[in-house]
Amino acid sequence: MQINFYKVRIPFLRPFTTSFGTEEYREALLFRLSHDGVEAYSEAVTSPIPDYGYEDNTTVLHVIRDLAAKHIADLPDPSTFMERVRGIKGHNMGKAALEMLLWDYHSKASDQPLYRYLGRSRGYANVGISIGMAKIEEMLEQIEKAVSMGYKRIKIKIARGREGLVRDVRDNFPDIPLSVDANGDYTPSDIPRLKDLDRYDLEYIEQPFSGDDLIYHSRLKKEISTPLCLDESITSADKAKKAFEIGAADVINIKPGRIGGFAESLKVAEIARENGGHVWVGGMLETGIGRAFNIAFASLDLVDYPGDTSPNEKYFSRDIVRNPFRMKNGTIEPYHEPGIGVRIDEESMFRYMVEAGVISV
Ligand code: OSB
Ligand code: MG
Repeated sequence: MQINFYKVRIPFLRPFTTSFGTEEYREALLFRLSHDGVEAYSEAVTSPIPDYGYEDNTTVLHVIRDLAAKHIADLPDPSTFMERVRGIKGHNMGKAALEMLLWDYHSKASDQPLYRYLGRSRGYANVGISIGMAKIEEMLEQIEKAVSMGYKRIKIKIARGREGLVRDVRDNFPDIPLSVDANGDYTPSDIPRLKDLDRYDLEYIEQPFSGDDLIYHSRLKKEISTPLCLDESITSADKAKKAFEIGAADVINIKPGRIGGFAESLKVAEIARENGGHVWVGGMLETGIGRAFNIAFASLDLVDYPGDTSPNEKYFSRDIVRNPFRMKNGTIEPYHEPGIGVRIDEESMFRYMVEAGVISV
């Protein structure tokens, strides 16, 4: 059997700026498995540099090609695969790309859409938007448009010292459900600054401290009234359990890539529910392939908050799929076709391709 990989580089409609930098394009590693008439796909959530986490497209390719790919030769179920790669420490994003390839394969082999194969789904995802830092006029314009499109929650990126953005957004939109995401830019000495955000009636503050941390988030949570959401810090069900145990989080942003796949992400969602927490599905600016996984997951009953799964048109003038998602009243339905349900736009994929290769397993 063989796995094909493709690296595509697709320009964004507008650059996306977080506290760790600006991205002008999505450089995605895509995987394809073909067996017995079934074609499965997946996408690693990494980018060319290790800025969000320590993994990047190069480490993912190493982990998959040199270590993990051989463990999917007999097409095991996703949990069995994860058990087999337990000896490879970390590298969740690399492992998840294969784990999710197996979810797509098995749901297609059993002729079911992924969202049904996964468990109880409400049949649609509630959708919010993540807006990068930019000139305030530009951000206000984007928010205006997002509100009129029916988005259910607006999240803006912030960074230490850029809290004025939150004030300006709130002044202009006093009633919208609003959150902020710092991508770990603050340190514990900034607690007074973060306490100041309490006045803006935010749904939550996402990842104020570094991805390594739980302890200081727990300290902060005792001092502010705004709920805390963790993204980078939650890399496993075990971490989620610890976060609730020490009172470090109210909400978790689930990105199946960061957590090591769908099986572990389902556990995270269950742990949040058992602890009275909330979850939503985030994004990593994925192409239509990764997006289809996220939207299938976001449609599950276990996911109770709107996430960052905008329709394809927010990011790209032309994606690599022929059936981009459409948002209606702030909701998106997962595809009803078997598996992730995307139809690849081959022409577009070849136009954006910068590298391709074969992994024999
Ligand atoms: O922290 O949620 C994040 C994008 C890249 C890296 C990290 C994050 C994000 C986003 C965008 O917020 C979510 C999306 O629209 O896909
Ligand atoms: Mg985040």
